[in-house]
Formats: sequence, structure tokens, C-alpha cells
Amino acid sequence: MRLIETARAPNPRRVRIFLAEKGIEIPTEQVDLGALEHKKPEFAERNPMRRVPVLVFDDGSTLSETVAICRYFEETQPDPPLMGRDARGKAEVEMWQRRMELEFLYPIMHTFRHTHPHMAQLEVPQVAEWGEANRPRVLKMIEFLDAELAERQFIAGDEYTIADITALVAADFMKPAKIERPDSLANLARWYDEVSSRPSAKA
Ligand SMILES: N[C@@H](CCC(=O)N[C@@H](CS)C(=O)NCC(=O)O)C(=O)O
Repeated sequence: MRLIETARAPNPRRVRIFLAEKGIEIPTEQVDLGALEHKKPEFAERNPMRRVPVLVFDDGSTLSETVAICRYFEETQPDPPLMGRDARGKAEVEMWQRRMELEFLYPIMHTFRHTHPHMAQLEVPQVAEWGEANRPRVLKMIEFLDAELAERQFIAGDEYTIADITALVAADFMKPAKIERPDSLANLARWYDEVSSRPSAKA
């Protein structure tokens, strides 16, 4: 088994952190997105969406989509649970994970991809106005999260989960997207310091 990924890209990092939390080590193979390696026909055979990460099984079959890959490892190695414990807990984690992905990470990615000159060849058409339109959505989201985190330790409750992983990767991706986190958001800062000091955050 191996993970096809790109070291600096946010979605593969979500899988690397998830694996680090589980204590799972698998070989990785780098794809250079800047050199458009993922646009080559042989990559499309691994993932017709032409995106990383992609998990390649020993029989050559593949699995893509970040959360699907995490789900595979959650099922094959349940400890520590990162996607909830019981029916209600799993649903709560999924709710927060989806919020972190759709309402936090993706607006940051849109800002970056639609405003950074290096992304022009990947984001076609690159629409600067759309990138800029996403900046205030990110700020609104982090204010919302700051208020939520006054009530509990982690994004989805009292345990660290995949929702924290997605949110951490999003928070770190604010830097390349040139979106600043206001110092006044003390609960968010407390959460960020805690999750980013876990060894897995280095993944
Ligand atoms: N829905 C996919 C998205 C993956 C994705 O967007 N990956 C980016 C890197 S973070 C990528 O491969 N980009 C290549 C491109 O935009 O052409 C997932 O969750 O895995």
C-alpha cells in the first residue's frame, strides 16, 4: 500500500495527520502539481478526478477522496477513534468535519487558488473576484468557531477528531492565502496551540 500525495498540498496533509494520529506508517509517492504531473494520462488511471491524495492498494486498485481514505483507516484500525464512537457521536463528528471542509477549508482554498499567480494553470478559469469574495467568509467562520470553542475543548466535542484535523489544516492554509487570524480570537488561539502542538501536526 502507498499514498500518492504532494507534500505542501492541504488535502494530503489531512491524511498524513490522520495516519500519524493512528500510528500508521505507509510509504508515500510525491506528485508535483506545479509540473502538472497529475494531468498526465497515467495519473488519471489512478484518480480520474486528477487530484491528490490517492491511496494505492497492493493489488494496484486505488481509493481517492481525503475523507474516504481516512474512513478506510478508521475501519481497519479503529483505535484511537477519530470519527466518533457511537451513532450520535459519529454523526456529530461528520457534521463538524463537513462544516470544517465546506465552510472553512474550501473558502480558504478558493481564496488561494483564485488569487495566487502560481495557481493560474490549475484553477481555470481563475476568477480573482471569487477569491476575494471568499475572504470575508473565512473571517466570519473563524469568529463563529471562536465562540463555539468557548464551550468545549475540540471542534466536535471533548475528543480530538478528524474535524480538528481538517480545521488545523485550514487554519495553517490561511497563511499562503494571506488571510490573518485576529489576535482577539482567544478561544480559537487556545485550540490552535493545543492541536498544533500534537506530534501529528508535523505530518
Ligand atoms: N475532494 C478531493 C479534493 C482533493 C484536492 O483538491 N487536492 C488538491 C491538492 S490539496 C489537488 O490535487 N489539486 C490539483 C489541481 O487542482 O489540479 C479530496 O477531498 O481529496
